[in-house]
Amino acid sequence: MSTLEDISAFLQKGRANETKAAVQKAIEEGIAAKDILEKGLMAGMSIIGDKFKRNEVYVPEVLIAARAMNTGLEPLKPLLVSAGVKSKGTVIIGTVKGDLHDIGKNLVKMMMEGKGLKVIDLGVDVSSDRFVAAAKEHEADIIACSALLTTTMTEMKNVVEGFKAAGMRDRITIMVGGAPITDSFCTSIGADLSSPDAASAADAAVAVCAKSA
Ligand code: B1M
Repeated sequence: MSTLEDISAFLQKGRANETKAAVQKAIEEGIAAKDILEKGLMAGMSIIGDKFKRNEVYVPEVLIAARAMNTGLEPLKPLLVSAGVKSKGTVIIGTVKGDLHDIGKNLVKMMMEGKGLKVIDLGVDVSSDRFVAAAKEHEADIIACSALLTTTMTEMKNVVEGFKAAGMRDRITIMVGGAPITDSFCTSIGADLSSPDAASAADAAVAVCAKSA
C-alpha cells in the first residue's frame, strides 16, 4: 500500500496516532500537502461518510474517524497554509437556541471540514443574533442550523428572519437539519436547503460554495 492509502486506511479505522505518523511519513516522502489532504485524509473520510449514509458504520466509528482526521491534520496544517490551499468556503454552524443536542451537529461539522470547508462552530443554544454576528465577522457563505427537538426547530425561522432584518438574507445560504427537519419545513420557514444526514449536508455545502465561487 502507498503512504496515501495507509493514511486513508488508518483514518477509516479511527487509529489517530498511526494516521498522524503516516501523514508525517508522507511529508518526509515529499508528497504535496494538497495530495496528502485530498488523496489521504479526505479520501478516507469520504469513504466513512458514504458507509455512514448506507448504515454500514455508525456514530462511534464516525466520531473516532473524525478524531483521527483532526489528529492527522496537525502536522499538515502549517504546510497547507504555506502551500496556499484555500478553504472551499466558510460555514457557521450551531444548534439553535433552546437546544442542547450536539452530536449530529458535530458530525456535520466534521464532514464539512473533511470536505475542505472552514467551519466556525458556535456550539449549542445559539440565538439568531449570534448567527448573524458570526456571519458578519467571518464573511460566511453558509449558516448551518441543527435542531433535534420539535420545540426548538421553530427557532430556525427566527434565524431566517434575523438575516432578513440584518439585510444579509440574499448573501447567505441557510441550511437546516436534524431529526425532525423535513424539506417542507425548510421551505415553510424560508430556509434554502435541508439535508437528512451529515454526509449529504457536507456535499450540499460544497456544491453551494462551488456555485458562488
Ligand atoms: Co434528547 N431528545 N432530550 N437528549 N435525545 C431526543 C432528540 C428525543 C427524540 C428522544 C425521545 O423522546 N425519543 C426527544 C425529542 C422529542 C421531540 O422533540 N420530538 C428528546 C428530548 C425530549 C429531550 C429532552 C427534552 C429530555 C428532557 O429533558 N425531558 C432534553 C432537551 C434538552 C435540550 O436540548 N434543551 C434532552 C436532552 C438530551 C441529552 C442532553 C441527554 C442528550 C444530548 C447529548 C448531546 O447531544 N450532547 C440527548 C440525546 C442523546 C438524545 C437522543 C437519544 C440521541 C440524539 C443523537 O445524538 N442522535 C435522541 C433520541 C434519538 O435520536 N434516538 C433524543 C445521534 C445523532 C448522530 O443524530 O442528532 O439526529 P442526529 O443528527 C443526524 C441528523 O439528524 C443530521 O445529521 C446527523 C448525522 O447524520 N443532522 C443534520 C443533524 N443536524 C444537522 C444539520 C444539518 C444537516 C443534517 O444541516 C445544517
